[in-house]
Amino acid sequence: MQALIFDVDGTLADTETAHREAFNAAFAETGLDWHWDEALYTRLLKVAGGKERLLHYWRMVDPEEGCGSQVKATIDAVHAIKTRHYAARVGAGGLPLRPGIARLLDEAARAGLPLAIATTTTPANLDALLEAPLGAGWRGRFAAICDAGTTAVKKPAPDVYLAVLQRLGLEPGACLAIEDSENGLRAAQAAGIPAVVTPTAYSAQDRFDDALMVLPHLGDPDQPMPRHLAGADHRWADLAALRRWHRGDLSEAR
Ligand code: XBP
Ligand code: MG
Repeated sequence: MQALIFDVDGTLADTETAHREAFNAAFAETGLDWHWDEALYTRLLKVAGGKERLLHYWRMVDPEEGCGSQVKATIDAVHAIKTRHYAARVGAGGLPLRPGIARLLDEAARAGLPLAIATTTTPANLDALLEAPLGAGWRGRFAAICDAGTTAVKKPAPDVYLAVLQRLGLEPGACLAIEDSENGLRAAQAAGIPAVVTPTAYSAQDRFDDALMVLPHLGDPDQPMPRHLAGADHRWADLAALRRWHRGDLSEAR
Protein backbone atom coordinates (compact mmCIF):
# COMPACT_ATOMS: atom_id res chain seq x y z
CA MET A 1 0.00 0.00 0.00
CA GLN A 2 1.74 3.15 -1.28
CA ALA A 3 -0.91 5.83 -0.75
CA LEU A 4 -4.18 6.54 1.04
CA ILE A 5 -6.89 8.38 -0.94
CA PHE A 6 -9.61 10.01 1.17
CA ASP A 7 -13.07 11.02 0.08
CA VAL A 8 -14.28 14.19 1.87
CA ASP A 9 -18.00 14.46 2.50
CA GLY A 10 -19.10 11.75 4.87
CA THR A 11 -15.56 10.40 5.18
CA LEU A 12 -13.23 13.09 6.54
CA ALA A 13 -16.22 14.59 8.34
CA ASP A 14 -19.96 13.89 8.55
CA THR A 15 -20.81 16.94 6.45
CA GLU A 16 -24.06 16.16 4.66
CA THR A 17 -26.35 17.67 7.31
CA ALA A 18 -24.39 20.92 6.99
CA HIS A 19 -24.71 20.67 3.19
CA ARG A 20 -28.45 19.99 3.47
CA GLU A 21 -28.97 22.94 5.82
CA ALA A 22 -26.92 25.15 3.49
CA PHE A 23 -29.07 24.16 0.51
CA ASN A 24 -32.24 24.99 2.50
CA ALA A 25 -30.76 28.32 3.61
CA ALA A 26 -29.99 29.15 -0.04
CA PHE A 27 -33.55 28.25 -1.08
CA ALA A 28 -34.94 30.54 1.63
CA GLU A 29 -32.57 33.37 0.69
CA THR A 30 -33.50 33.15 -2.99
CA GLY A 31 -37.22 32.74 -2.40
CA LEU A 32 -37.39 29.20 -3.81
CA ASP A 33 -40.20 27.30 -2.06
CA TRP A 34 -38.07 24.17 -1.86
CA HIS A 35 -37.11 22.35 1.34
CA TRP A 36 -34.94 19.24 1.46
CA ASP A 37 -35.67 17.15 4.59
CA GLU A 38 -33.43 14.26 5.62
CA ALA A 39 -35.43 11.57 3.81
CA LEU A 40 -35.51 13.52 0.53
CA TYR A 41 -31.85 14.56 0.80
CA THR A 42 -30.82 10.95 1.44
CA ARG A 43 -32.41 10.08 -1.91
CA LEU A 44 -30.96 13.16 -3.65
CA LEU A 45 -27.47 12.19 -2.47
CA LYS A 46 -27.56 9.49 -5.11
CA VAL A 47 -26.70 12.40 -7.43
CA ALA A 48 -23.14 13.50 -6.65
CA GLY A 49 -22.32 17.17 -7.01
CA GLY A 50 -24.43 19.97 -5.57
CA LYS A 51 -25.17 21.61 -8.92
CA GLU A 52 -26.06 18.28 -10.51
CA ARG A 53 -28.26 17.54 -7.48
CA LEU A 54 -30.08 20.89 -7.87
CA LEU A 55 -30.69 20.26 -11.59
CA HIS A 56 -31.93 16.73 -10.90
CA TYR A 57 -34.35 18.00 -8.24
CA TRP A 58 -35.58 20.93 -10.38
CA ARG A 59 -36.31 18.63 -13.32
CA MET A 60 -38.06 16.23 -10.90
CA VAL A 61 -40.39 18.90 -9.46
CA ASP A 62 -40.83 21.06 -12.57
CA PRO A 63 -39.74 19.20 -15.72
CA GLU A 64 -40.63 22.07 -18.04
CA GLU A 65 -38.93 24.90 -16.10
CA GLY A 66 -36.09 22.56 -15.14
CA CYS A 67 -35.13 22.38 -18.80
CA GLY A 68 -35.38 26.13 -19.45
CA SER A 69 -32.60 28.34 -20.82
CA GLN A 70 -32.02 30.17 -17.50
CA VAL A 71 -31.60 26.99 -15.45
CA LYS A 72 -27.78 26.90 -15.46
CA ALA A 73 -27.44 30.56 -14.42
CA THR A 74 -30.01 30.12 -11.65
CA ILE A 75 -28.37 26.92 -10.38
CA ASP A 76 -24.94 28.55 -10.37
CA ALA A 77 -26.34 31.49 -8.39
CA VAL A 78 -28.20 29.32 -5.86
CA HIS A 79 -25.19 27.03 -5.46
CA ALA A 80 -22.86 29.96 -4.79
CA ILE A 81 -25.19 31.11 -2.00
CA LYS A 82 -25.33 27.55 -0.67
CA THR A 83 -21.54 27.34 -0.62
CA ARG A 84 -21.42 30.56 1.43
CA HIS A 85 -23.90 29.09 3.94
CA TYR A 86 -21.94 25.81 4.09
CA ALA A 87 -18.69 27.66 4.86
CA ALA A 88 -20.49 29.60 7.60
CA ARG A 89 -21.60 26.31 9.16
CA VAL A 90 -18.38 24.28 8.99
CA GLY A 91 -15.78 27.05 9.04
CA ALA A 92 -13.63 27.83 12.11
CA GLY A 93 -13.94 24.29 13.36
CA GLY A 94 -17.72 24.19 13.09
CA LEU A 95 -17.63 20.50 12.27
CA PRO A 96 -15.16 17.96 13.73
CA LEU A 97 -13.34 15.33 11.68
CA ARG A 98 -14.70 11.80 12.01
CA PRO A 99 -13.03 9.39 14.47
CA GLY A 100 -9.57 8.25 13.42
CA ILE A 101 -9.06 10.75 10.58
CA ALA A 102 -6.64 13.14 12.35
CA ARG A 103 -4.85 10.18 13.93
CA LEU A 104 -4.40 8.39 10.55
CA LEU A 105 -3.27 11.56 8.75
CA ASP A 106 -0.63 12.09 11.45
CA GLU A 107 0.46 8.44 11.37
CA ALA A 108 0.74 8.51 7.56
CA ALA A 109 2.82 11.69 7.74
CA ARG A 110 5.18 10.09 10.27
CA ALA A 111 5.46 7.00 8.03
CA GLY A 112 6.03 9.09 4.90
CA LEU A 113 2.94 7.54 3.28
CA PRO A 114 1.51 9.80 0.52
CA LEU A 115 -2.05 11.06 1.11
CA ALA A 116 -4.58 12.29 -1.44
CA ILE A 117 -8.12 13.64 -1.64
CA ALA A 118 -10.69 12.54 -4.25
CA THR A 119 -13.97 14.41 -3.83
CA THR A 120 -16.87 15.72 -5.91
CA THR A 121 -17.35 18.71 -3.61
CA THR A 122 -16.57 22.35 -4.41
CA PRO A 123 -12.94 23.42 -3.69
CA ALA A 124 -13.99 26.25 -1.35
CA ASN A 125 -15.71 23.70 0.87
CA LEU A 126 -12.37 21.97 1.51
CA ASP A 127 -10.71 25.06 2.96
CA ALA A 128 -13.80 25.85 5.06
CA LEU A 129 -13.89 22.33 6.50
CA LEU A 130 -10.19 21.53 6.89
CA GLU A 131 -8.37 24.74 7.79
CA ALA A 132 -9.40 24.62 11.45
CA PRO A 133 -8.83 20.91 12.22
CA LEU A 134 -5.73 20.49 9.99
CA GLY A 135 -4.28 23.99 10.09
CA ALA A 136 -3.83 26.71 7.47
CA GLY A 137 -1.20 24.63 5.66
CA TRP A 138 -3.53 21.63 5.39
CA ARG A 139 -3.13 21.39 1.60
CA GLY A 140 0.57 20.67 2.07
CA ARG A 141 -0.31 17.39 3.79
CA PHE A 142 -1.77 15.94 0.57
CA ALA A 143 0.28 14.87 -2.46
CA ALA A 144 -2.80 15.26 -4.67
CA ILE A 145 -6.16 17.02 -4.23
CA CYS A 146 -8.80 16.46 -6.90
CA ASP A 147 -12.29 17.96 -6.50
CA ALA A 148 -15.15 19.53 -8.49
CA GLY A 149 -12.70 22.20 -9.57
CA THR A 150 -10.28 19.74 -11.20
CA THR A 151 -12.70 17.04 -12.36
CA ALA A 152 -16.08 17.76 -13.93
CA VAL A 153 -17.49 14.25 -14.16
CA LYS A 154 -18.73 13.21 -10.71
CA LYS A 155 -18.79 9.90 -8.84
CA PRO A 156 -19.70 7.07 -9.41
CA ALA A 157 -17.61 7.79 -12.51
CA PRO A 158 -13.93 7.00 -11.81
CA ASP A 159 -12.66 10.32 -13.16
CA VAL A 160 -11.67 11.99 -9.89
CA TYR A 161 -9.86 8.84 -8.71
CA LEU A 162 -8.10 8.46 -12.08
CA ALA A 163 -7.00 12.10 -11.79
CA VAL A 164 -5.53 11.41 -8.33
CA LEU A 165 -3.71 8.28 -9.58
CA GLN A 166 -2.18 10.32 -12.42
CA ARG A 167 -0.95 12.98 -10.00
CA LEU A 168 0.41 10.36 -7.60
CA GLY A 169 2.04 8.37 -10.40
CA LEU A 170 0.84 5.15 -8.77
CA GLU A 171 -0.99 2.06 -9.95
CA PRO A 172 -4.58 1.73 -8.63
CA GLY A 173 -3.84 -1.53 -6.81
CA ALA A 174 -1.05 0.18 -4.87
CA CYS A 175 -3.53 2.59 -3.28
CA LEU A 176 -6.35 2.32 -0.75
CA ALA A 177 -9.46 4.53 -0.88
CA ILE A 178 -11.51 5.51 2.17
CA GLU A 179 -15.14 6.27 1.27
CA ASP A 180 -18.59 6.69 2.86
CA SER A 181 -21.08 6.04 0.06
CA GLU A 182 -22.01 3.60 -2.69
CA ASN A 183 -21.27 6.26 -5.33
CA GLY A 184 -17.83 6.72 -3.84
CA LEU A 185 -17.11 3.01 -3.54
CA ARG A 186 -18.19 2.47 -7.16
CA ALA A 187 -15.99 5.33 -8.35
CA ALA A 188 -12.95 3.88 -6.57
CA GLN A 189 -13.68 0.37 -7.82
CA ALA A 190 -14.18 1.63 -11.40
CA ALA A 191 -10.68 3.13 -11.10
CA GLY A 192 -9.36 -0.23 -9.84
CA ILE A 193 -8.71 1.05 -6.31
CA PRO A 194 -9.63 -1.17 -3.31
CA ALA A 195 -11.69 0.68 -0.72
CA VAL A 196 -12.63 0.69 2.96
CA VAL A 197 -16.06 2.19 3.64
CA THR A 198 -17.19 4.07 6.75
CA PRO A 199 -20.88 4.85 6.07
CA THR A 200 -22.84 7.68 7.71
CA ALA A 201 -26.55 7.79 8.52
CA TYR A 202 -27.14 9.17 4.99
CA SER A 203 -25.41 6.21 3.31
CA ALA A 204 -26.29 3.46 5.81
CA GLN A 205 -28.71 1.87 3.34
CA ASP A 206 -26.25 1.93 0.42
CA ARG A 207 -24.77 -1.29 -0.96
CA PHE A 208 -21.06 -1.83 -0.38
CA ASP A 209 -20.46 -5.07 -2.27
CA ASP A 210 -16.77 -5.92 -2.55
CA ALA A 211 -15.57 -3.19 -0.20
CA LEU A 212 -12.47 -4.45 1.64
CA MET A 213 -14.11 -3.55 4.96
CA VAL A 214 -17.26 -1.71 6.06
CA LEU A 215 -16.74 -0.07 9.45
CA PRO A 216 -18.89 2.31 11.53
CA HIS A 217 -15.84 4.61 11.61
CA LEU A 218 -12.04 4.29 11.75
CA GLY A 219 -11.98 4.51 15.53
CA ASP A 220 -9.71 6.24 18.02
CA PRO A 221 -8.36 5.18 21.41
CA ASP A 222 -11.12 7.29 22.98
CA GLN A 223 -13.71 6.19 20.38
CA PRO A 224 -12.87 2.53 19.68
CA MET A 225 -14.64 0.48 17.02
CA PRO A 226 -17.10 -2.12 18.35
CA ARG A 227 -15.11 -5.19 19.50
CA HIS A 228 -16.87 -7.63 17.14
CA LEU A 229 -15.66 -5.59 14.18
CA ALA A 230 -12.13 -4.83 15.17
CA GLY A 231 -11.03 -7.98 16.93
CA ALA A 232 -9.50 -8.07 20.40
CA ASP A 233 -6.53 -5.84 19.82
CA HIS A 234 -7.52 -3.63 16.90
CA ARG A 235 -10.05 -1.29 18.32
CA TRP A 236 -9.15 1.35 15.76
CA ALA A 237 -7.88 1.27 12.17
CA ASP A 238 -4.20 2.19 12.16
CA LEU A 239 -1.82 1.94 9.20
CA ALA A 240 -0.91 -1.64 10.12
CA ALA A 241 -4.58 -2.66 9.97
CA LEU A 242 -5.12 -0.83 6.66
CA ARG A 243 -2.01 -2.54 5.25
CA ARG A 244 -3.34 -5.94 6.41
CA TRP A 245 -6.74 -5.31 4.82
CA HIS A 246 -5.09 -3.98 1.65
CA ARG A 247 -3.08 -7.27 1.45
CA GLY A 248 -6.34 -9.14 1.74
CA ASP A 249 -5.89 -10.26 5.34
CA LEU A 250 -9.43 -9.61 6.52
CA SER A 251 -9.27 -11.97 9.49
CA GLU A 252 -10.58 -9.32 11.89
CA ALA A 253 -13.74 -9.20 9.88
CA ARG A 254 -14.57 -12.86 10.48
C1 XBP B 1 -20.24 14.55 -1.76
C2 XBP B 1 -21.02 15.27 -2.77
C3 XBP B 1 -21.00 16.77 -2.78
C4 XBP B 1 -21.66 17.30 -1.51
C5 XBP B 1 -22.14 18.72 -1.69
O1 XBP B 1 -18.89 14.72 -2.13
O2 XBP B 1 -21.60 14.64 -3.63
O3 XBP B 1 -21.77 17.18 -3.89
O4 XBP B 1 -22.83 16.51 -1.23
O5 XBP B 1 -21.05 19.55 -2.06
P1 XBP B 1 -17.78 13.58 -1.74
P2 XBP B 1 -21.20 20.52 -3.34
O6 XBP B 1 -17.29 13.05 -3.07
O7 XBP B 1 -16.74 14.32 -0.96
O8 XBP B 1 -18.48 12.50 -0.90
O9 XBP B 1 -22.53 21.23 -3.19
O10 XBP B 1 -20.02 21.45 -3.28
O11 XBP B 1 -21.16 19.60 -4.53
MG1 MG C 1 -18.52 11.00 0.37
